[in-house]
Amino acid sequence: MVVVVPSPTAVGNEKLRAMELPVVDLSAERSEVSKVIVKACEEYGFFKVVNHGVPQDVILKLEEQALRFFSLPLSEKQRAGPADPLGYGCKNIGFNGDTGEVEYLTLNTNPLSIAQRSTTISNNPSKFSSAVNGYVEAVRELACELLDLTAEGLLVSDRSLFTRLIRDVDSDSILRLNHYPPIQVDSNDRDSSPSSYANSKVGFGAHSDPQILTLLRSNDVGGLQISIEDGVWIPVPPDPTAFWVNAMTNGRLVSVRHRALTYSRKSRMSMAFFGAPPLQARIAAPPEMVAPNRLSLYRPFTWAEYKKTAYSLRLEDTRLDLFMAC
Ligand code: GA4
Repeated sequence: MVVVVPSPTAVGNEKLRAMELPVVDLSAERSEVSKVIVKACEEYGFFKVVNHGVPQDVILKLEEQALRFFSLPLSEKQRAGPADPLGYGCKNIGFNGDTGEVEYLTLNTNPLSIAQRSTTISNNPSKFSSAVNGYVEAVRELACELLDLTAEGLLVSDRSLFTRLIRDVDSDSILRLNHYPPIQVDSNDRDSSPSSYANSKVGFGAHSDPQILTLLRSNDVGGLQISIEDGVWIPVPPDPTAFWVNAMTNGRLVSVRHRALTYSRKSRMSMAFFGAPPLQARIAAPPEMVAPNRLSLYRPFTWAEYKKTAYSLRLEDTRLDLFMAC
């Protein structure tokens, strides 16, 4: 297991540089892995997973299908839209005026829903759904493994407490394929290297994910940044062989704020699996996270309530505060 502790140097906006972020090696000893996950989630709400067991061909199959879709003419892609929030979307994010340099395809992870939507996405719908289903099954297993390890690290006695929510047939988990276009550069423009961020644009604005856990994989093009301190953005180096995870409980584990910029001459493709409970599931801190001197910070709520609130706000807005216990 490699745990890289960040250097204390401040990473200011003017001097962006890659910072060393926590790495979780799933081939290491289980009790050690669970401790590292909890530490990473407490300190960053974000970590990289290596030796994750998701087969490379499963990833590449979906990547190929996604690229095939995004290279279609706009009018054909629009057959799978507009994003409601599922389906194809271009530049518009959510329903309250957020925009970005991105096009995307959001799918419910239920195989029936995938099969139905595939007919508007590909002229070989069964090939498309098989690529999506194969990927979803593999990353769901990885998400469950990480959640079991988190429960172990938190000493939650009901080890499958989090996992059950995602394994439920009615789970509201989603898969999102994001395609960030390359930046347009003038052939005389010399200042377009990623290090200068001279021509960068916001692909996906700052936000935190509302779901239990996100597994993000991208091609070899950078753009993702996380913020652990207000106003300080840390670039996350691309690694197509790994997954980035952001996961949360009773204020102990936090969901990291992140954004995606576009600054490369190559397009960036990312695939995010968002593990979510069924709509009617009641969310509350596990009993082990609550004590007389550490009361529950939030009132219990259903995922449907939380999701509805998220969609009534802008990307930047904080929403968990609205669920504070009085
Ligand atoms: C962020 C995480 C997922 O991509 C997503 C996003 C959703 C959307 O793009 O439709 C949201 C955003 C995400 C958080 C706040 C709301 C909802 C856009 C937005 C303004 C699909 C999700 O579940 O929440």
